[in-house]
Amino acid sequence: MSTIQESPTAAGSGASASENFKAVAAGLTVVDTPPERVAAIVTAVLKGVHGAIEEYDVTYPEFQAAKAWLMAVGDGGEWPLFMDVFVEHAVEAQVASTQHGTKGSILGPYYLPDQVKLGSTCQLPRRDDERGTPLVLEGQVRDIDGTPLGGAEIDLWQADADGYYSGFAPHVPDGNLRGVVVTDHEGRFEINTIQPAPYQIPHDGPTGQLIEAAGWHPWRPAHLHIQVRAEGHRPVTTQLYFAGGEWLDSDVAEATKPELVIDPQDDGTGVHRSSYDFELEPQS
Ligand code: MBD
Ligand code: FE
Repeated sequence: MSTIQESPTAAGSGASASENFKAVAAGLTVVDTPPERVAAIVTAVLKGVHGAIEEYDVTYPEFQAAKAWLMAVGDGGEWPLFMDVFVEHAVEAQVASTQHGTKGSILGPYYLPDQVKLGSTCQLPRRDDERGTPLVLEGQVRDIDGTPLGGAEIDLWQADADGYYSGFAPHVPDGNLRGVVVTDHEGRFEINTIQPAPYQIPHDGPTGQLIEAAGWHPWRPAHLHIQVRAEGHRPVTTQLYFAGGEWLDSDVAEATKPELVIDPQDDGTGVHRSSYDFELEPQS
């Protein structure tokens, strides 16, 4: 039996990402931003737009094309994708400025809560015929004072060897390459998975059209998404990247940091291994 390799369409993955985000947003705390702050921020955003129009002498046809494009982003469900690729890194940088311990990175549009819980030494759920270089990530979760954090949760999600995420590509089974790993009493973990491929923004939708029209490229370097949580500690949302990987220096989402690059080595059996420790600060 051969595996059907349907590429997800932009509209398909966009619709899933929008649906997922709406579910997440429904559970978010209400933001009670005072009117002065709303006015100040929106005025600054609009000033930026007005400034670009003036600087580049934007024409009516360009203005109408921009409106049509904005509508297409919404119709295609691509706002979560667009916002997380082009805007989230700036928000994350603000958060990072007050965060100690492991460096954070953006969450992105493909996090799904409530995945299967796994023991400290485990394999992420995968297909029987999952392709890709075997990858082992081991390490320890600690408080920034060095105390090991047993029972911490390492919530991990990643693309497969073709760059597709479960939940956002029809041919990948639900829960594939996603799991919540619970550390042992010494805060240690050893996760067996496969090397993810770089991720390409879908090019058949409005976000892809913009990238093409601007002459940019649509790639993110290969990465593992990780959120580490431990009782009494500030959670860290981050990503790990791979030394020497393509697009590492030109991530379309501008979400790489040198501290987040691992360099797995072949252990002699074709398995690539890397160690990475996570450090969480106490919840304030
Ligand atoms: C991804 O996999 C991702 O990590 C981000 C930030 C945006 C789109 C797809
Ligand atoms: Fe990703």
